[in-house]
Amino acid sequence: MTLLVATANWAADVWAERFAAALPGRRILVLGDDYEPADIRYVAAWKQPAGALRGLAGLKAVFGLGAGVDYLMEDPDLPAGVPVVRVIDPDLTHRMSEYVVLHCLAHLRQFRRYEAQQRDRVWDDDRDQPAARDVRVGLLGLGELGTDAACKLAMMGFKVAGWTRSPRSVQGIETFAGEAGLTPFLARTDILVVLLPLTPATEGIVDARMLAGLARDGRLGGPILINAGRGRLQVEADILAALEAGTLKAATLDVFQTEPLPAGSPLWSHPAVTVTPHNAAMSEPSAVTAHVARQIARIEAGEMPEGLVDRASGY
Ligand code: NDP
Ligand code: OXD
Repeated sequence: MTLLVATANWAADVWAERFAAALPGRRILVLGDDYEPADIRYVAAWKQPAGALRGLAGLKAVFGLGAGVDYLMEDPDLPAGVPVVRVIDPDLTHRMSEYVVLHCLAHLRQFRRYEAQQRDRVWDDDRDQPAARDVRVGLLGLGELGTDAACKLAMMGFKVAGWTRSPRSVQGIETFAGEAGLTPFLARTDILVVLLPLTPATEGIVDARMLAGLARDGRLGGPILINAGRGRLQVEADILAALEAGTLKAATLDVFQTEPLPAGSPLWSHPAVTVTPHNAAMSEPSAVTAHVARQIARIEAGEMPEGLVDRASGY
């Protein structure tokens, strides 16, 4: 069995080493090695370069090295009919929940304001502070990541709701689904957390119309956006315009339409924008290679892998 590690921007040699440890006795290759494409049985990919999947006629499965697989779905060389498997792993899930809870709390507790006050040696103790129970968080997407983050936010006391494609029920979380559920979901949301996959149905969904639909009567002085899903879910020009117009109070963005975020982007220096470099939930190589090894064992035992992507919906 031969597994090819196909990544252009993560250290392929580190991943290959971890795969060798997780899959003893198997042949592990990286792009650039000398191999016959038809001999490859499994690919483990993250943003593979163009052509990396070409001619892989003997493939049994393709593994994404993260939770989102948009870069695989958009690859014209992805062989038809081959199972695509994504990461579902507690390590990744917990990292994402840390990010979401951290940034919801940072907005609730005005972290940027006090950072500026310290820099300017200002002692202004605001005595009119809302509690978590006064703030309505809405998650776009209640999948593996959204559900865990939602439950942890609810535990902190926030009023939490989620929006999904198909109706869901999660204890302690208000749920909305589909086109009809979107307007009431937005209207009750002070902090919008985006944890959707990038698909043809979700590209550009966080636009002027969506931002204008958020609650205006909340305790934070205006709606807040946190996007830890994918950059192409958002229209950055609309986010900037909404910040200027006051339709949006602040944004925390981990993902961008173009990554790395270009040096000239006004988002870098906007006083109401927090930028993180697409690492809300990094894929930890030991955890992810162990997940892939478990799924290969399942496939070879004739079982369904966990994290199988529905190629029709794209996630
Ligand atoms: P899941 O596939 O488990 O969940 C996706 C959720 O989005 C589901 O609730 C699904 O609805 C909902 N959804 C999908 N399409 C639509 C739609 N058209 N309308 C409404 N709801 C929709 O994904 P994960 O939770 O595991 O991950 C979410 C995304 O987070 C990943 O795809 C990836 O892009 C991103 N991510 C970002 C990271 C980072 O570091 N910034 C790290 C890891 C992931 P339903 O329940 O009805 O299917
Ligand atoms: C992922 C990511 O999809 O890190 O896992 O973005």
